[in-house]
Amino acid sequence: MKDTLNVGLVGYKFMGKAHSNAFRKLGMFFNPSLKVVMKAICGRDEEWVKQSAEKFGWESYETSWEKLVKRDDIDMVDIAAPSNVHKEIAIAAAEEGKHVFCEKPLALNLKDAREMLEAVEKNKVKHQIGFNYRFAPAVQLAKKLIDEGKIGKIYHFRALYLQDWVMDPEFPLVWRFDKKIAGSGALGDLGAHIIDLARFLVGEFDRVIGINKTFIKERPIVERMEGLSADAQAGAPRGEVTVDDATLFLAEFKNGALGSFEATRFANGHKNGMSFEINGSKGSLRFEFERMNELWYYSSEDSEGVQGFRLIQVTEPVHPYASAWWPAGHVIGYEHTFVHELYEFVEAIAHDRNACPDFNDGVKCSQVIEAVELSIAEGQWIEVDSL
Ligand code: SOE
Repeated sequence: MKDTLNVGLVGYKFMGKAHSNAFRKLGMFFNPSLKVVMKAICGRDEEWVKQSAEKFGWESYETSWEKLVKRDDIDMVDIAAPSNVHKEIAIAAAEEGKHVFCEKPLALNLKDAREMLEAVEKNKVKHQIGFNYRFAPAVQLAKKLIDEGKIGKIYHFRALYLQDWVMDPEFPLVWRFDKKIAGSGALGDLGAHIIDLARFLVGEFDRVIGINKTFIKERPIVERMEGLSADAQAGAPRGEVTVDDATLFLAEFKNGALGSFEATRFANGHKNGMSFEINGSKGSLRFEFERMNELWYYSSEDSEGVQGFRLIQVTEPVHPYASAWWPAGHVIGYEHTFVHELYEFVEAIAHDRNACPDFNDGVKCSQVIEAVELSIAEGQWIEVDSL
């Protein structure tokens, strides 16, 4: 049996860098069952992809993903490119027998997401979607406490995903404002994460109803984009924003719990403010991503007089993933969530088991997104399973 896994990565910008960093760290901090080889990185701009290959540590580069997925020396294709190319690459890679990891949201819409799922299942390759926040140790601990019944029956899930990086009306029309490339705006980009966390921690959605808004309807045409920053020339012509700047929605889960969700790029002062609180019959849990090494836990079973939210520093060797890193109290950050998710994917491939979260989870998330969009269009509650 092969003891290596040769990876081909599509994308060299924000996510491409996050994934490259994760592949480099994997072997250093974890003991993956397969040795990960960073075979090739792919991107359209030859100069840029060549530089990225050297800087991030890839053995080679390609400027055509069609070529990358056909290479005999590639076992797994990792898609960290904008959402409009996910489907084509994932299906082609699966047809070539490659395992596929794909960034969120899985596709531009539910129909495409389902086609992607069908392709990976038909070709019997492993598949995983990049819901990286599941892999924060504190989120994994929250899941463990919920599964152990520590907070009892869940009544409420309350989640926010707040950013402010596009608030300036002069911020250019980057691809994330284009429905044809991004699928949707705040809902698909930010909402997808909290929808996934809700499914992970609480359960399946029953019905949803939402509202949304595009506050700035036209923006200057972009000249250059890197990471989340971009420039446009002074006086540049303007183009239309075709996605939501903010989406808020209410939900009822199949287990009877109620949820409220807010995904916005117009929350001034909030940079990556993802947070949630869960209230159950025996206690509550609270998490804020920008303090990702902490989890707040309230137990109504604590003795009278000492009850109160307690702060757990999720850095002890007993905590999920923590022992792979540093001694207790030596905190970890955003990039570590990518190491954890890719480690799990490598293990799923090595041990021939289903990865988690996989394309099924991607489809379920797209189903909720589309149900929210439909509820907004029709101004009424939508049963998620009707889609
Ligand atoms: C930009 O809004 C972004 O990078 C998202 O695309 C990511 O999924 C999220 O984790 C951080 O913000």
